[in-house]
Amino acid sequence: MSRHLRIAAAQLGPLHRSDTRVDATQRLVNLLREAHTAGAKFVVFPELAFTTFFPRWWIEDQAEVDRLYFEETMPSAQTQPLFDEAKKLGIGFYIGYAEKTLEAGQVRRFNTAILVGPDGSIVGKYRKIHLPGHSDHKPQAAFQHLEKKYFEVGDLGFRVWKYMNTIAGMLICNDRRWPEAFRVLALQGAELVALGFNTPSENLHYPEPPALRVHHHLIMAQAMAFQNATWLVETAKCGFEDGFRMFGNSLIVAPTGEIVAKSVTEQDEVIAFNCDLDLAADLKRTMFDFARHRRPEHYKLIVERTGAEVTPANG
Ligand code: ING
Repeated sequence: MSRHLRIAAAQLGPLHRSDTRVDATQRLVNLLREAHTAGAKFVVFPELAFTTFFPRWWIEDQAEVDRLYFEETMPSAQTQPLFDEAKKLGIGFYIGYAEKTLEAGQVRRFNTAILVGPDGSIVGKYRKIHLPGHSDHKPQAAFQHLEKKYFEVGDLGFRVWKYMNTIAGMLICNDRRWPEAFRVLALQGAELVALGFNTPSENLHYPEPPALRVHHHLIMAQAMAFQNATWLVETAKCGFEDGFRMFGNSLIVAPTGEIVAKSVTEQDEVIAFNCDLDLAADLKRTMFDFARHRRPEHYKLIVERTGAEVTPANG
């Protein structure tokens, strides 16, 4: 009898600057209840799920940024209702938030996600490693993407945890553009990867067709799930936030690379699927038997070289 876990992606529509953490938490609780009605035991919420995607704004006053957008404790009084409801319903969840913490006397700020067990305990934490965008003010741009300004590069690495009868890993948004991130999780035995995202529909650097951005999102998710033989749940925060659009397309992808569920709106929406956690067994035993097929002795450049350099074999 194979192991099953009914999983939901709980997509969140727009959070405007005028929305409070209390507003967001209430919507997250409603999504949790809807996921419960669908029989879900594990729910994946988006990246930065309690506030608007504030890296789109240049804000000089760090105290203002901290007050409006960073969490000094998780949960806090405003976010506690989500944890209470999940524990009451016996549901585990992944959720992303902006983490402000004091470590060795230093204030640190990360784009963070946590894995919370059905008993309400925090099982694991991940701090986003691939930070996209820029740290300087681009006043000419239609919007900013200041993750490199507001967050530090995550310092916890890519790890997996024993979780709800499976091995779960976490990533956040831009991580899905870097195959190395998934492979490090798969090399640790990941069977399930949870990833929240906030992805603008527009490209701030050049006019890129919005449909092309969604195309990239879809092919990356299918490829990463298949090439690492893992279940992959990607959950959007989306819609027009203060007029700035982000796309939805929350997904549940099987280890075969097939999209088994996809959201169809840019609003609050729950998608769910009864995931067979042993579906990857044949793949891991044959095509993606890493131990038998991988040749790390030929992969050195992946670790040794950061940027591309032209080094042709014929000089
Ligand atoms: N958002 C976007 C993402 O990687 C981005 C930023 C979009 C970078 C498209 C490059 C190209 O999906 C976050 N929050 O990482």
